[in-house]
Amino acid sequence: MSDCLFCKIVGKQIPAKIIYEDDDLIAFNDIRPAAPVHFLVIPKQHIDSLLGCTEQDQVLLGKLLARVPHIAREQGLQAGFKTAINTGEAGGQEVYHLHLHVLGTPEES
Ligand code: DGP
Repeated sequence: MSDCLFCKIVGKQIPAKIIYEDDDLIAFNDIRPAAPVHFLVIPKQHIDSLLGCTEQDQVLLGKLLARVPHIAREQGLQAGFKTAINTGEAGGQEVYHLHLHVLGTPEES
């Protein structure tokens, strides 16, 4: 989607602090962090919202969720973290490209 902010991050048309990338997913730091570590994990494929998902998306959604602990550990969140997916207007969604928020505080080393 040419006018989607997160598609532009996927396409490297606008900058973001990318912390993970593979063929299907990309993770980058949230521009308005609500915790010491706050990043977003998104599918590269444009999906507006969880409201638009169907069984056809289950492999991609499963991959997204299964990658989270790996990325979180790399960001120092070995002890755990919070996750959220804001969905639709009533769910407070601002950016209409499906994204999972991951928030936490790194363990002291
Ligand atoms: P929401 O749609 O409510 O789940 O939140 C969208 C999040 O996206 C919000 O926490 C701020 C973040 N965000 C918005 N614009 C940008 C941007 O241009 N770059 C980055 N890295 N994050 C953004």
